[in-house]
Amino acid sequence: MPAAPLIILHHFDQSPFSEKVRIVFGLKQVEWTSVLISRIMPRPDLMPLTGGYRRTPVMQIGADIYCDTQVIIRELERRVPEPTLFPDRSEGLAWASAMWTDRSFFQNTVNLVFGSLADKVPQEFIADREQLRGARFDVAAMTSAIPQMRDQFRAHVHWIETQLGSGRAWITGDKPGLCDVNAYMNIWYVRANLADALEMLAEFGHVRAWEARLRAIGHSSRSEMSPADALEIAARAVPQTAELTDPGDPNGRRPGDRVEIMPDDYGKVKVSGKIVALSPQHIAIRRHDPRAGEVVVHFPRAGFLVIPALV
Ligand SMILES: N[C@@H](CCC(=O)N[C@@H](CS)C(=O)NCC(=O)O)C(=O)O
Repeated sequence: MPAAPLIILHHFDQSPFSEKVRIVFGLKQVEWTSVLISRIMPRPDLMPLTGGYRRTPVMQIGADIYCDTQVIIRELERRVPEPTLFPDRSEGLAWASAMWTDRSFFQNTVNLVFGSLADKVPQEFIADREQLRGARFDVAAMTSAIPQMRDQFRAHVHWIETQLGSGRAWITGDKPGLCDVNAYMNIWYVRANLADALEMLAEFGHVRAWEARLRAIGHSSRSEMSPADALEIAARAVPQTAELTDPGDPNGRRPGDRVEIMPDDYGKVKVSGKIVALSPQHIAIRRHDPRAGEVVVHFPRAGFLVIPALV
C-alpha cells in the first residue's frame, strides 16, 4: 500500500495564523511535517509552489498547495473529519468567525504588538511588511495608538468572556472547535509578545482558563524538513485535485478558464493559472513552474479576488 502523503506546513514559529493550523493538528492528532520559512521575503523555495502568494502559512500535500488558513483548515477537516471542528452544528458561524478574528481583531492585535515592541522591530521587517501591506508600517503611529488599541482589544476579549460566561468550556459548548481556534490566535499572539499580557487578561477569568485548555491541546507530532526537500516532493508528485464545476458560479466561471487570484486585503500578489475546481468556498488553479513542475494551488473565495486573465 502506498504511504499516506505527508502533510507539510510552510510556516514560522512566531506566526499567529500558523498557530491556528498547528492547534488544528493538535485537535485532530494529525502527524505533520514542518518546513520553517523565513519571517520575511525572499522565500525562494516556496514561491515556485505558490506562484507568488506570499502570506504565511501555506500547506502542501504532494503537488497540491493550499494558500490561506481558510482552505488549509477546510482540507484538514475533509481529510480527517474526526473529531470535527464544528461541534454543536457550528459550521457556518465558525467559518464566518474568521472574518472577525483574522481581520478586525487581528489588525487590532498586530498594532498593539508592534506598537509595544516599537524600536525593537528590525528595519528589514518593517520594510518587508510595508511591501506586504502596500502602505507604511508606521511603528511610531502604532505606539501612539496603544491606548485606543487596548480599548479595542479589551472589547474583543470581552466578547469571548461573555460567550464563556455561562460556564461552558468552549465557545460553542462542551467541545472545542474552529470558533475557539480562530479567536485563540489573537490571545496567543499577545501572550507570546507582550510582557503586560497578564495584566491585560487579568479581568477575564473564563478567557484565561479557556486559553490554558487550548494551549494544552498542543500541536500533535511534528517533524522537520527543508524547503528544498519540500519543493522536490512537489516536483515528483502529481496534483490530486479532481475537476469540479460550480453550476451556481455567479460569473459563469468554469474549469479551464484562465484567471488571476489575489487576496483582497494585503499581500496582493496575483497568482495565475487555469481553473481546475470551483465551489462557493474554494477555487483551485493549475499552473506550471520550471522548478515545481505542475501544481494545483487552492484559495478560498471569501477575502479573495478572482479576475479573468487577459491571455
Ligand atoms: N488570511 C491569511 C492571513 C495570513 C497572514 O496574514 N499571515 C501573516 C503571518 S502570521 C503574514 O502572511 N505575514 C507576512 C508574511 O509572512 O509574509 C490566512 O488566514 O492565512
